[in-house]
Amino acid sequence: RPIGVFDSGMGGLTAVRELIHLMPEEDIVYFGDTGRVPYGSRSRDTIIKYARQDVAFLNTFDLKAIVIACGTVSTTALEVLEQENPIPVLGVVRPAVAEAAAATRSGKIGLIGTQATIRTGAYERYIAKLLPDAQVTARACPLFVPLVENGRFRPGDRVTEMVAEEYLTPLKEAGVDTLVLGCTHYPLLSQVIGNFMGPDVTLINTGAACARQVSAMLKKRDGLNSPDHVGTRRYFASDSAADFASLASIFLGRDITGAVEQVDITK
Ligand code: DGN
Repeated sequence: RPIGVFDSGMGGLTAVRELIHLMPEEDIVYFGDTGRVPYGSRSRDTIIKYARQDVAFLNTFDLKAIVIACGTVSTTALEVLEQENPIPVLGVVRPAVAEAAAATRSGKIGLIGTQATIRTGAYERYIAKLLPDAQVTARACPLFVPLVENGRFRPGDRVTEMVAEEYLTPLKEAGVDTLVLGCTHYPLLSQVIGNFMGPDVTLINTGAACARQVSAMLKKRDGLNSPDHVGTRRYFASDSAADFASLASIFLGRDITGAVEQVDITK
């Protein structure tokens, strides 16, 4: 049985990349809602409605687990999706916070994400549970997603570096020693963000943290495929399959032309 992974668009592929790296024997079905991206600027009700439809599509496959590889959906709809599905549903918040709590020395933790993610306060609530004395400085960075999707994530890109400076200055001034990259797209900006924040700040890649938790959970339940199995991957998108495939390599680090299908999940 495959692991179902979904995101508002392409960004969740950063988590798939880690899943493949950790568990090459697992079958994966990915759905990216590229026809309706971005979720990050939408209301809670709309995000929950879209997330339910995304999961209903994934559930047409007989899944062993559902991974919400999207910061916005994980912070807004995890509890709803957990209640409605009999199989394990994993989001990015808890694993990322666990890694941040283990990494911080000063208890000063920075958080960046989409507007919807920051608005929910979900990260702060969970950080407070693990580290009641932590001081969290949170900042929405809405321009990061379109910059990444336009390929402008490399160090030396003047516009991206200027935007990063503006968004990250308050976090630097707050003296955070750990920064949670609370959005699927941000791992691609790790170098730009790392250069600005400096070498003493630990960056937490939420997709990778989530993938590690999925792997640990499956191991514990004896749910992993046999190591001889060669994992298959199917990718679905709600907008053009060709556009998805051409942008996918940025996130996934591999070419998936021919493995992408377009679907209408609202029918
Ligand atoms: N995947 C979204 C997230 O991680 O919050 C980013 C894209 C979006 O919907 N804005």
